[in-house]
Amino acid sequence: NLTNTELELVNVTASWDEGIGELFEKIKQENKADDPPNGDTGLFFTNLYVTPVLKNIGLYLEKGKMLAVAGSTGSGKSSLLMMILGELVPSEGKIRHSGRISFSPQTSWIMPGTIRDNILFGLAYDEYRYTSVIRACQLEEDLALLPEKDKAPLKEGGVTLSGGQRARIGLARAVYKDADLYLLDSPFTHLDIVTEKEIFERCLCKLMSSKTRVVVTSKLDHLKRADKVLLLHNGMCYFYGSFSDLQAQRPDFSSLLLG
Ligand code: DUT
Repeated sequence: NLTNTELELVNVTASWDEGIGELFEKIKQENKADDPPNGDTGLFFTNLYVTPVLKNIGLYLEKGKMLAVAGSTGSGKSSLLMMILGELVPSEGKIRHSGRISFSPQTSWIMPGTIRDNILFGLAYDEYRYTSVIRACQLEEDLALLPEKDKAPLKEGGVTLSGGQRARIGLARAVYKDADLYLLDSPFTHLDIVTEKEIFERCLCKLMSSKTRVVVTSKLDHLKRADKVLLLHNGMCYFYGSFSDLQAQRPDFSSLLLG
């Protein structure tokens, strides 16, 4: 029942090279039929079995709540978002969500056009919505410094932008879009601590307060404010629950966030 739940994952396991794994499995089965029973071919293919990038992950997120996904580098945080998006198909388990997703990738893609074009990304301009997003993403000052303001042209790849400007444009684009579920992959990369704090408060907590949000972040302050925390370690769920339960059940958890 998804009436109050926006996102649900039930015992989900996935591998990036699942396709290759299945192919090898098929070849192995075919070879077994023809080969002498000494099993050399079978062993060879067995060694190529892939390890899952996400193992047995379960979670649910109610409408309007924020889930923080934390874990060291390579623990599977981006892969989890890709899986919710449907880019990574689980080999086991179930994923349910009610539809419209807005996704901001770890590195946002800049298309040739103005800054405004890059935020609207094909959607209609709504002045109130646009201005709120620009403010919440701390882009107002950056735009004020440009003679052409948000009509400043950008080249493909965003070479004229700083890493932090690019990250904030990517976030603004994802937030401007109306969706049921927002997936934000490390939206604070390249931002200084003060800007990060401001954007977390103004955008993720205030402007998006009624939105269902999955945010990849390992910052302690963010985990504290999130409704739910998922801490991944080597693709496995090290912890899932509230921040206070995290402190109680996994007092050593911060060692996992340093990587
Ligand atoms: N991986 C792939 N293909 C992809 C993405 C990831 O094979 O398209 C692998 C690389 C890594 C594992 O999945 O071994 C987990 O990577 P992911 O990017 O999901 O980890 P992360 O927790 O998001 O790492 P980081 O914090 O460095 O972004």
